[in-house]
Order: sequence, then structure tokens, then C-alpha cells
Amino acid sequence: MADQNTMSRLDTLTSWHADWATLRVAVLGLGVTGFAAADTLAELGADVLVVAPAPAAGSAASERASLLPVIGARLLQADLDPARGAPHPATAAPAELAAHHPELIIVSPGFHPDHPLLAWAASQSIPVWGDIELAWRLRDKVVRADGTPAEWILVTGTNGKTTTVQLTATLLAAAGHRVAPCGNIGIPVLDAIRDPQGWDALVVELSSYQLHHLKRTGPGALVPWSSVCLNLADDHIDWHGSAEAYRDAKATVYANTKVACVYNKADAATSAMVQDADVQDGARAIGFGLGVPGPSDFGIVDGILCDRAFLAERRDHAIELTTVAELVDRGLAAPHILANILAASALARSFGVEAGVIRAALETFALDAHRIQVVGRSADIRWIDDSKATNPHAADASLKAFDSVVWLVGGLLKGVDIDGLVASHVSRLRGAIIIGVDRAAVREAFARHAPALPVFEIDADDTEQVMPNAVRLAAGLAEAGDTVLLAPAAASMDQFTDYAERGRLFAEAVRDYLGGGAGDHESASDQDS
Ligand code: UMA
Repeated sequence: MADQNTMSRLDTLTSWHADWATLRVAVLGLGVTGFAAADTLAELGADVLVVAPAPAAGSAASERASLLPVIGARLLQADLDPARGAPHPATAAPAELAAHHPELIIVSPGFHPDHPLLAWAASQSIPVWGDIELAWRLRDKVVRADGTPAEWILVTGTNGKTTTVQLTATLLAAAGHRVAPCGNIGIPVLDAIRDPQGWDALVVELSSYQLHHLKRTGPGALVPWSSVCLNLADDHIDWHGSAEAYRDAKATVYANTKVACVYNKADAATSAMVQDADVQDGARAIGFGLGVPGPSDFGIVDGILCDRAFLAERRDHAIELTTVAELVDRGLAAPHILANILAASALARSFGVEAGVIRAALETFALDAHRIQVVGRSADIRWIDDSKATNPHAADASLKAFDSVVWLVGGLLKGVDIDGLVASHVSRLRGAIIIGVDRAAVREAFARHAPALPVFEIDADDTEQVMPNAVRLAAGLAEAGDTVLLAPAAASMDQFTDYAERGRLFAEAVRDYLGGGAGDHESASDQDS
């Protein structure tokens, strides 16, 4: 059990150069986060025990497990119920973990807050940190010329996080800053802070899981330069337990912000978060939206994207950033992408990036794969992969970009209600193909709101066959001028490794169906929007 001395020792651990040696730490999970945490702590001389399920032979986890002895950490294999979101059995901590007498636990983001090992840690009064807190405390490993560590710019929201992180990092880099996009995009922040070249800024994507484990006050609390919650819609309710708990986790992004709390004028939940946030003196609330900007906002006037926040004469002036017409040419003019661009511009301007630099950088920016990506064309029908639409909010933005749609929908609904999404898009649907395990809820929504709509279900257990079957049925429904849209409004892990594999298999099935003539890969985000 952790005693008072341990607590005060942990309070002093707020620097790479503090005394971490021999600290007994248990790291839960051996994904990319767990390995980065173990590697970091072992480098600092801590006594590290990683607790993780037995890795599958030949997997990335098994490669990481084989590296643990090399870096000086030990592995305890234990059944930790990796089926995330499922109810966890009430198991006690393995004896070997208890015998390690951990003074600190570092938990990977995927661990459910009610996981029995976290309950055990609480019962033993062992502090639990996420990897983001650990990285924050260690951020002075490599410092800038003036001796200070890189500033952190935080990005969260239900949708658009990764695009906004990439945009913000692109804009900062274009201004000559050394910048690392990291966090939930797939690069552990612990890896970024240990990069020997050092950074001026980290643009950190934070998931609600990572935010859940962050403290708003105390020695481990983050003090970001600027922060944004892009939007809020129901997602990950099964993990957080309620929409309120999910919202509260997201709101943590604004705590202690120094310069700019960027919020979405079209999403009252995000401005309420800023109003309630405890921030540093002088931090400003900066709104973004697709309409005319008020003073201290970013917005659009007559097709011109403007900054009316970071200029002294903001009462009656605005600075032009770029135009919608220029972004149409780049495939970046769908409403939700414009919103991401305005948010990223606000973050970049808060860091001093010039408007002209933003305009020039946007001329070469391209969206990632699986985000409204055209994967085929046939007889006036477009085939679009928006596999990244993993919740109803994202699918809503996607569907709004097209007039007449054959919709591939379904997967793992994560406790989220899909009824409203179906109801609001019935008029644009030619038909629907339901995939995934949670088909009943989707089927019932169509029965309620569109009983006459042609709807097919793919009940293939063989995941290889899901997309070929779906594509064949969609081709039968689609007519000239239609878009066949994979925007599942659901997570992919029931049938695929992740959204990327789901999108890739869809694109392959489209190419196979069209006989190899469907190879163009431009973004369609400007079309029909
Ligand atoms: N594990 C268990 N039991 C559990 C949960 C996890 O044993 O109950 C084990 C797994 O078997 C595995 C390890 O823990 O050994 C995996 O940990 P993890 O799920 O936390 O995944 P990491 O590989 O560490 O990746 C995490 C994020 N994953 C999740 O939050 C689920 C990655 O986001 C992130 O890129 C990475 O840290 C670096 O920060 C992925 C994601 O899906 C992309 N995020 C969700 C989203 O965006 O919606 C939140």
C-alpha cells in the first residue's frame, strides 16, 4: 500500500532530472503506450513491471514483449480481459503484481475505468497516472535554446481531431517551428518528448480516455499553450459510463490554458466548457464557426476565411487567411473540414504563425486516407471511403456532403443511439447496406423511419466476405449520380482490426467489382456540399 512518503516522493517527480531511480512502477498494457512508458521509466532507472495479456505469436505486441528484457523491464502475463467495453470480471490483482509493491501505476488508455486492476490500485491507495501525465512531468528532457521545454497545444473533440492536429502541425512547421504531432494519432507523447532533436511545440491529440486520466490541478496537471475541443457528440458512452462523464473528460482539455481556449461557436457544449474552465490569467476564449466572425472569432465572410481574433483592430477589421474557392480546388471545402481549418488556424495564430504562412501551407495540405476518399467511379456513380466516420456525429457530417446516397452503415455502436442519424438522412438515401455485429439497432431504426427503403444486411461471419458482399449489393441499388458511401457511424473492431483495415477492404472490394478501373484517390470533400 502506498504510504505518505511515496505520495510526497511522487509530488517531486516533475522533471526528467528528478530522482526516478528504483521507483517501483507497474505499467498496465503493452500496446504502443505501455511500451513507451516502460522504455522511458527503465531509462530513468525505475523498477518496471509490465502487466499485459499473453501476446499472439508474431504480433507487434509479441515483438514488444521480446524487447522488455533488453530495455530492463519485466513482463507479467495475465488475463486482463482485453475485450474493451465488455463487463470485467471481478478478479484480484495477480500475486506477482502485489509482490512488486508498486508505488505508481501507469495505465494504458484502453483500460476501462472500472477495470479490476484499477479498483485494486484504488483499494491499495496506489496512484494511477496516464501516459500523458508521465510525459508532461518528463517534458524537460530536451529543452529549447532558452532552456524551456516545448509548448503543448492540445486537441480533442468527438470528430476531426486527427485532421486538426495534422493541420495545426503543418501550419506551425510552415512557419519554421520544430513541431511534433503526437498522442492519440498513434505516436505516444512519451516518444515525442524523448526525441533528441527537441521541439518548439507538440500538437497533442487527446482521446477522452487519455483526458479521463488527467488531473486538472497538482504537480501532474498539464499547462497547455492553447487548447481546443472541436465538438461534442455522444461517443464512447460504454467506456465512460454516461454522456456527462464523457463530456467532463473532454472539458479537461481546457484546464490551465495559457493563451487561447478555442471553441466551436456551433456547439454550445464547447463554449460552456471554456466558460467553466480554470485557465491562466490572460488566456482568451477564441470561437470558430462557418458564419461571420465576431471580435475574437475565426469565421467566413463572403467565401473568405478570416481571423478576427489575433489583431489589435479586431473591433472593425479581420485578417484574410484563405478562400473557400482555393480550398475547393484542394478538396478541403466540406463544412466539417472548413471548421477544422478554422480551428487549426486559430491554434496556429495563437502561436504567432503569420496569416500568409497559413495560406501558403494550405496550398499543399492533403487529407489522410479513409476520410471522404474517392476509391472508385463507375457509370456516374462515386464510391467513397469515409471509414473514419466511427460515430453518428462523423457520419452525419459525411452524409450531409452528398445528395443521393447508398449508405454502408454499422459495426460496433459503442452504446450510442443511431436512431436520430437515420431519421435525419432518410430523404437523401437510395438504400442502405447494414454491416457489423450491432445490426438489430440499425435495422430497427430503418424500419421506424424508412420502412419503404431498400435495406440489406450482411450477416457474414467471414470478415473477408463482408465488403465484397456489401459492394455487390450497393452496386445493385445505386443509380447514375449516386454516391455509395462507407460512413459506418460505428467502430470497426467487431469485424476488422481498425477503421483503416475496414476502409482498405472496402476500397479493394470496389476495385475488384469495377474490374480494376477504379483507382483514383482524390478527396471528394468539396463535392455536393
Ligand atoms: N489491454 C488489456 N485490457 C484492457 C485494455 C487494454 O489487456 O482492458 C491491453 C491490450 O491487450 C494491449 C494494451 O492494453 O496489450 C493496449 O493498450 P491500449 O488499448 O490503451 O492501446 P495502445 O496501443 O497503447 O494505444 C493507445 C490508444 N488506444 C486506445 O485508446 C484504445 C491509441 O489510440 C493511441 O494512438 C496510442 O495509445 C498512443 O497515444 C487509438 C484509438 O483507437 C488509435 N483511440 C480511440 C479513438 O480514437 O477513438 C480512443
